[in-house]
Amino acid sequence: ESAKILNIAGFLPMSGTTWNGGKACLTGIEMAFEHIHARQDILVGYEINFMWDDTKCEPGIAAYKMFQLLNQLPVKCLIIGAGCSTSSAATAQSSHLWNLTQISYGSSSPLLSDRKKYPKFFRLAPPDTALIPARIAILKQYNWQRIATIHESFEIFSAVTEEFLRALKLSNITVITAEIFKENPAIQVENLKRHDARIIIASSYQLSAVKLLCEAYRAGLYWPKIVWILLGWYGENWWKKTNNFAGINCTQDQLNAVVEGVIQMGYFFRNPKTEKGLAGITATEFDNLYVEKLNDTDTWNSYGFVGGPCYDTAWAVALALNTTIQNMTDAGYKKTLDQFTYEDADINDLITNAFFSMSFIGVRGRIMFGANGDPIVAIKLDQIWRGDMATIGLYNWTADKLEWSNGGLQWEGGIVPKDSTLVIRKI
Ligand code: ABU
Repeated sequence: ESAKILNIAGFLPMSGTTWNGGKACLTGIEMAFEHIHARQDILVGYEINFMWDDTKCEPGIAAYKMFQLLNQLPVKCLIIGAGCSTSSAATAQSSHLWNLTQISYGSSSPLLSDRKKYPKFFRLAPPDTALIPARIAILKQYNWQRIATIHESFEIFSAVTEEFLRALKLSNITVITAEIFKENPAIQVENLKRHDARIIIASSYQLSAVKLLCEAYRAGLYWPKIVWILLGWYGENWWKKTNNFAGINCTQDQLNAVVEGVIQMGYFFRNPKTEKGLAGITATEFDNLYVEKLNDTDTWNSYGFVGGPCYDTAWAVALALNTTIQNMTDAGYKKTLDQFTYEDADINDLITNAFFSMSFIGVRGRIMFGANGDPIVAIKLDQIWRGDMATIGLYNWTADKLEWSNGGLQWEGGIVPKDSTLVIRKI
């Protein structure tokens, strides 16, 4: 008997200049489906047909591509994507009207946690607001009471900054300036300098972080007196010129100098524990297979991190569909999951519930979802030191404190930088 086909739609940012981790992600997804098809204990008698399109990280294009893909046969039973939060928002606010559950491998905007607006949406990336307690903990630990923020002008970053500013106020930490940039951060970097900002928390896409730090280099706003704290969802070597840095006029030596000491906060893309997950491989074994299949150093340097979450997303999808097939049989359904139609709200509920009830070890560590479809994750701290990025700690949610590893944060000459020393006089 031939396999029953489960058609899945996918949305990936394969091009565009904002965030184009699509190729790195697709490789992870394809690898997972190959591994799943080779197994005899999951989706037996079924085959996944993954039909994807390029969103270019543009919400309008993402919405258009979704309408196009869903209006064409065959009927899809689930959506993977998108990568960029704007594209996920543009698709997930209506995909549920087709009775489709949607799961993103990477979108991190806090706005996507809104269950009323995105009722069937799940994701493997936590919202960046999950970093706020860890940010406050590091500021408190080093008694940094006067800090600055800067973010790129996208809703994904302004929503996080807004909540961060509220948390800073509650913690009695003064924000000496909160800058926003769009294309060219030169003026905003000058402002940071004028305000004597020493501890700067920045939120931006990774290419914009290179642009920002290139300006910081020109302004002399870097290590060892200045501490930059950036987002953690950047590539392994995001500041290295093997990436396409069109229009960024800093040499590699200048970029190496300005990233020294940079702290990044984010979640684990690879399980720090050596344990075999549901797929029967460890994170290191995954990477060996992944690097070979990707066969592209530039993509690895800039977006290789997303391969693990994308592999895990595909496994989560397979598990959800497998559970649904079982639940449909147990409930005495006459039709099978390959016969799903966009009117099947009950089957869609079974798929959604299967996501809520799953818990497994993926390449990234344990995968499980909270009540709003967001993942439950640990927050880690990385630091670039002597040219390499290393994980040097994690945030303990229960104890509300940072736990250091690998020697913790490094400071030049062991001297912790001070926050702003500019005295503000009342007149
Ligand atoms: N968090 C990485 C993908 C970018 C985004 O959420 O727009």
